[in-house]
This record gives sequence, structure tokens and C-alpha cells, in this order.
Amino acid sequence: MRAFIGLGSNLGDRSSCLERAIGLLRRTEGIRVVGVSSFRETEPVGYLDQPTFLNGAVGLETELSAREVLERLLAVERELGRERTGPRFGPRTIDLDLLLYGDQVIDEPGLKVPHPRLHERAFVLEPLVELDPELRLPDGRLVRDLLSGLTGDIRHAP
Ligand code: PH2
Ligand code: MG
Ligand code: MG
Repeated sequence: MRAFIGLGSNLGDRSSCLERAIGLLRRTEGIRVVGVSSFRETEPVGYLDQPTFLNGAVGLETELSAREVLERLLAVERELGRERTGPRFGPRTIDLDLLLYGDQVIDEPGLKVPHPRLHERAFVLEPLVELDPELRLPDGRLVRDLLSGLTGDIRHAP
């Protein structure tokens, strides 16, 4: 199955956090990382009083179920020292979100795919378009059309 993961960090050495997360995904049995987007500097969305983020996305080919991918993402977050304290949407060393899992729609406790806020977030849509300009959501909408419908505030990292 082809899947896409969103990466974000706004605490500590952000780029090395993202790189380490990708490294741990690469070493996961049943997961092959097939694409890595560039990392971009983005203004915080949702909870504004926090440092700027570094965001990106990776594309996977995986034999794991969506639930198994999610479990692996949570384990990688823990391994990189993420602590789930503080406000929802608040600062974090690493955030790995399962954005898309093939064209499956999943609505289970703790596992919602496509990611429920994907449509409204330029910091997610832009790296997805970079990885695959023809990418569509399960409902058939083109991800690049969703992106062009947003007024983004993305600043690219130099
Ligand atoms: N993640 C959030 C909340 N707000 N803002 C940006 N720019 N990037 C993020 O990754 C992000 C956010 C919750 O996961
Ligand atoms: Mg997130
Ligand atoms: Mg998350």
C-alpha cells in the first residue's frame, strides 16, 4: 500500500528530529520510504503562541496495516523523546501523522484517515504535492487543487 506521513517539529534541533524520524522509518520492517519532501519553515496553525515549525512529508510503500503504521509512528515519536504534555496542537519535538493510506477511508478511535485536518493545512498539502503532483484524496479531489484553494503563509527554509 502507498501511504503518506506528515512530519513536524518545533522544539529542539528540528531538522535533525525530522531526519532521525525518517531514519527510524527506513529501518522498519514492512516499510519502504520511497519519497522525502523538502522541509519548510511554517507559521504555527491552531495554537499560535509557539515557535515556528519545520514541516515535511514522506511517501511509503508498506505491507503494514494502517493501524500498524500508526503504532510505528507513535513508537518513533516516543523514541525521539516526544512527551505528550502541554496543550493539544502545542509545541512538540516530533509529530508524525498518517495522512493517507492508499485510497482507504478509516474512522476508528485514534485512527482517522485521511487525516481530518489535511484539507485545510498548507503545511501538509504542499509537501504532498511536491511528492506527487497528481495525488488525490479518496474522494477524488486533487491535493494540488486543495492547496491552490488555500491562502498559505508558508515560508521556505533557505
Ligand atoms: N501541527 C499542529 C498544530 N499546528 N502548525 C504548523 N505550522 N505545523 C504543524 O505541524 C502543526 C501546526 C498539530 O499537530
Ligand atoms: Mg499533527
Ligand atoms: Mg500527531
